[in-house]
Amino acid sequence: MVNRRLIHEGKAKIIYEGTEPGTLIQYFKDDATAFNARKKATIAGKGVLNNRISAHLMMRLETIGIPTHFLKSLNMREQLVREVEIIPIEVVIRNIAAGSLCTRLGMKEGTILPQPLIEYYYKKDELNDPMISESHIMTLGWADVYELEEIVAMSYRINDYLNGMFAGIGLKLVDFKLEFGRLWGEYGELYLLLADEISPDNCRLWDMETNEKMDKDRFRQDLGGMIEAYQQVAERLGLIPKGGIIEGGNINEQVAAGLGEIDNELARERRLRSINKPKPQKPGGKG
Ligand code: AIR
Ligand code: ASP
Repeated sequence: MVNRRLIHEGKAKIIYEGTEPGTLIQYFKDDATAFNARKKATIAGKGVLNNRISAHLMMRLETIGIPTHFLKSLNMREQLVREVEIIPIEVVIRNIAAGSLCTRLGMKEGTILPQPLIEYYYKKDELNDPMISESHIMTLGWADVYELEEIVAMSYRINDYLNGMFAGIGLKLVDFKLEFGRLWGEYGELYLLLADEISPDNCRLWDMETNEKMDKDRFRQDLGGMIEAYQQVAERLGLIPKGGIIEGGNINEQVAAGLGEIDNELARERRLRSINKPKPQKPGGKG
């Protein structure tokens, strides 16, 4: 691997400088963490599966007009993405009660919500990603009213699309987390893009028939079989061959390396929709 500049190392990914200006490389690690990294493990193959699942889902979202940062997969663990200014907000959409919603409000896990619930968390590990309201976001300047409106509209649209898509492969989309980023155009106009990743690390997916958990809760709750569940998701999406890419706890490098590339052609041709906000004098620096 060539010597390239490391930009940021997170819990599940490493960000390197990209191959061209305005791009970054996302490297998907095999590390699994939960409860703000108080629980850790290395799960062979997780990075390969999440890289592929996220690439595919972002590409599918592009087909309905959601602009994403994803450009193309580079190899089994890495993808090229557009460099954006990450908005320090985690947007969570819930369709069925689970996780912190149940702990916080005493709801029964599995309760179907009468409408999708949207929540925001401030992306700050030192503070354990506290839950915040729209008023916090605007008052503290993390996003303005126009950006927030766009984020909410995109999030519901993504939820509707992914719900249907997962239903088609026998999975319920219980909840998931999104992150968005700002991209400034050549005239200083602003675009919002879906960023980060969408994978079983940040979605809850239950089997339609059995309600079996097919996501990171297998790790959080010590249910075992995490990598098998992730493989099952990738397999149902048609992203890996039947039988998977893991053999006896190790990744079958040959099969993994032979997986086709995912190229987001739409991301190059797509006409972004500007939200007409001029670039501030001093970009960045927020959050
Ligand atoms: N999430 C939130 N922060 C990090 C992640 N991965 C995702 C979880 C879950 C949803 O957001 O994976 O799908 C809601 O999480 P919770 O813990 O608030 O119930
Ligand atoms: N990824 C976060 C953490 O490490 C939260 C979670 O997914 O539970 O700790």
